[in-house]
Amino acid sequence: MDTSPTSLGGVFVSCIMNTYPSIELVNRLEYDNDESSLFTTLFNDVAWRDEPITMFGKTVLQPRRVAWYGDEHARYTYSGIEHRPLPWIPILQDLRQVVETQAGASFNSVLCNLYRDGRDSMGYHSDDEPELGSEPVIASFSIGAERTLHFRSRIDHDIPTIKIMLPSMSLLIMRGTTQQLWKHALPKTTRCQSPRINLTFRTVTSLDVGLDRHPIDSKLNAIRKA
Ligand SMILES: O=C(O)CCC(=O)C(=O)O
Repeated sequence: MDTSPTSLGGVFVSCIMNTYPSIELVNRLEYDNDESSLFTTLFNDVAWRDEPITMFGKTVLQPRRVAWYGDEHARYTYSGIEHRPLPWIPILQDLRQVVETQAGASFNSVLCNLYRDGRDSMGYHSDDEPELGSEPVIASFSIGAERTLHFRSRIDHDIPTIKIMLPSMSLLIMRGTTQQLWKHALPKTTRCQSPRINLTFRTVTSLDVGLDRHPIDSKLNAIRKA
């Protein structure tokens, strides 16, 4: 049975016997720019693109728009293709600094997701690509429509789904074994008719990823399920 939506505002939820993921929700990130101009700048300045995915021999578009920015060396490889990040733009650089201060960690890349409305989504996955390291710190900034992120245990399927509402300007920080022990998803919803932008700041730590191993396997699976 699922729990009802929970807000963890400002509370650190530690990983107690794997019953909770190691996550922290900062309800409102301190940022100089006002919220609506920040949203407009991200909406207009990020090079959003529709990314296709082939499933069962059929090519469809992912149910959201995406962009990948980062330091020149923050590359990842899948399906034998090396993906290079776009160079940082000023607004993402600014946000990176604020997010790094809040998270107490440094990041060399950011995956940007634009959910146009409640029909856009992300299926269950873990951010467990090898180049992120075994216990990555991932800081996920949300602006725009409020959506609910679901966490499901990868180990104990009797643990109820944890649902966390992500308000505009919130920062969710995932640490420790969260990616090893939990999957997360942003389900579709009929209740949301406006856009939301999500930026997940990450650090790519290892570049020698084998071509036969898909480092974004879990994300592709998520896309397939979305
Ligand atoms: O949009 C969100 O809050 C989730 C994004 C996410 O799970 C990801 O980029 O891996």
